[in-house]
Amino acid sequence: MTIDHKFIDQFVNVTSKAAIASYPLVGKNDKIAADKAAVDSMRNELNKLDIKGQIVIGEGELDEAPMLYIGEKVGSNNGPEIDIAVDPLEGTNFVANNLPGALSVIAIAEKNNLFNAPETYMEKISAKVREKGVIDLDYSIKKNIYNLSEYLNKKPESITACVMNRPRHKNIINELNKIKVNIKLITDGDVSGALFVTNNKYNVDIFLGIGGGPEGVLAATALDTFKCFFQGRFLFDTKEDKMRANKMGINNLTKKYELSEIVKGDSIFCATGITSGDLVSGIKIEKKEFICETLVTHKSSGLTKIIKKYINR
Ligand code: VTB
Repeated sequence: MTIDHKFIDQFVNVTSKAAIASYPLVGKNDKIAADKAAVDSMRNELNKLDIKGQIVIGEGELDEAPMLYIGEKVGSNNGPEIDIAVDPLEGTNFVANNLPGALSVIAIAEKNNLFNAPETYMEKISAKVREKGVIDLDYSIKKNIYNLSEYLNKKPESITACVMNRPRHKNIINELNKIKVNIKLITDGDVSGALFVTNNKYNVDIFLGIGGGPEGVLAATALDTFKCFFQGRFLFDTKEDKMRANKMGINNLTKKYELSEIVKGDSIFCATGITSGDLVSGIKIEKKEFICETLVTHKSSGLTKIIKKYINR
């Protein structure tokens, strides 16, 4: 089964509207209001679609998120059964502080084909490699870089690795420095980070590090269509995290997930820019219209494209 092409435009519309909704909050130093605006809009738009949708990755569980919580049903209930992962505002700091790279993101797959990810951290790795065994979460940094360097036919010192700037990545950064790899340090936004490997124009060969689990699943969906490599391992630190994981049916808490276990079958991924970043431009206003740029992937048709949409103000 595949997801009908007609849904591409509908989901581009969903993330575009959410991006427009949070746009007035750019630079207003209010992460919560910016997130709420995107969430409210996204939910409203999803409910207009002819789908039997269920949120599998959202704003948290029912007790902590009134909207777009994990398990929430969305859509008119007439149409295909689909799993939906949302990050209505990826990069709340970016919007709050008017910094580049804020996105509104959604990923969909047919029912039971998208991993139901708890809100914990995930160790992640991505690169433009399809074969297994070149890079791996279980290899040392050195082995990953040396293997990749051979695979890409590039010297290790010509490799660029994207890493989020966090104290928890001190060891990764030290190891990369030792072998003189170029590092692209990002402050937030590891959905973009993981996707920088998809195209040479971003000049990133490998993405490494620990970020949000939901963001990992979202990025994996796009990476699948781009035929890139991704692995993720959830990190369950607290007792609550472990209990929640068990409740979601995850029994092996240290399992390394391959991309094919995170997303199966057909999928659509949409990421609309709120503030301009490397992947897409942010919202622009021209006369009576908002101009929205969305990075879109659709697995079954092999579509990977930036779509511009004009929406009346
Ligand atoms: C990442 C990143 C997000 O949070 O998931 C990160 O994609 C998680 O790490 O954009 P920290 O808790 O250390 O911030 C963000 O940076 C912000 O939601």
